[in-house]
Amino acid sequence: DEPELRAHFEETVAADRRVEPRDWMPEAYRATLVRQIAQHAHSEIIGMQPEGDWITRAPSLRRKAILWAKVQDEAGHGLYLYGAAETLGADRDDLTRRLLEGRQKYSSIFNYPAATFADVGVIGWLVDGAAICNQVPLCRSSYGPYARAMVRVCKEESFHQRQGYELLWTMTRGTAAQREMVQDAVDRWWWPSLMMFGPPDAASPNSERSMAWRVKRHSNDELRQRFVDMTVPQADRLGVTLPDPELRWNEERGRYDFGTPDFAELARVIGGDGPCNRERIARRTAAHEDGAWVREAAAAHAERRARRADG
Ligand code: FAQ
Repeated sequence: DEPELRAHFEETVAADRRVEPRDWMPEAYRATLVRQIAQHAHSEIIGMQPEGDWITRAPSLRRKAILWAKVQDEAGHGLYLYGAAETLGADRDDLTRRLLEGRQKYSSIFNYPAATFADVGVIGWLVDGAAICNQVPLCRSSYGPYARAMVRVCKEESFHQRQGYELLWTMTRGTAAQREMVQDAVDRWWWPSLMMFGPPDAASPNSERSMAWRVKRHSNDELRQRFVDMTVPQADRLGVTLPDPELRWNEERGRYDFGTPDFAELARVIGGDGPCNRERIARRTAAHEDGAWVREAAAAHAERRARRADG
């Protein structure tokens, strides 16, 4: 009966054991996981667009091969994540429909344009760097299929981050024009990267419950701080300036102090009014429509095989 099942669920979470698809779980826990995992999956798929634009324009075969591999990994991450959402009873067609109709979100960061090839490096360094900071703790998330998907995703994200850093390392040791391109890209992506961690803790309606259920392991502000602490020394090594006049080492805290991101901008971008929101959704919609024949053919094939197996 329910009180017993609920007690078992609470105990599993408190003991840091994993909740599995066959286990009883409160409906609100299921709903919050579907929400977060679906948003995460949508982010990976929409996230293919800014860098995908550069595959045909990469400056060498080596850079093209690296970028192609990275963007394909993102498609793979989307698929594992949709798979994890399906273990909760979600239907993938339904999740896609919700995304296209603007009823489910994807990360704000992918609504900014990748203007030059230096942006490819900065996306790898900062955006994948932020994703790693956020996702490594999710490997210990209380829901088993999500936590396990994160292990592989994080390994691939570290390759993505390294390729970005290496690209920037090469460019900053190139010409003055290349160094300027890198600095310009850093100036444009720094604040949006900090916004990836979400609203400040005091304005984060989901955090408290998600942390109590150990779906999230740290607060938005804690992860944002970790990202800054990790990134500043890397920026120094690269020789780029982070565009924050308030950024300085705080001896007492043993952490960096930094300025406040423009959270009104974050709210605008989440609300659909960022620089590329319309373009991203239009392209995702077109890709979905163009792929209809593949889904129909796969369904017809599966049905024919099932019929043959019956007979
Ligand atoms: N953008 O109460 P909270 C990647 C929404 S990395 C859009 O704090 P929560 C890799 C939030 O959903 C990017 N929406 O929410 C890659 C909520 O709305 P709702 C994906 C945002 O869930 C790299 C409302 O605001 N990573 O894809 C954002 O506790 C390069 C209130 O916020 C993940 O999804 C935002 N930045 O914390 C791919 C990681 N921030 O749902 C390609 C997993 C907040 O109530 C290229 N997700 N919102 O309608 C998480 O860790 C959490 O969901 C947070 C938000 C931290 C994002």
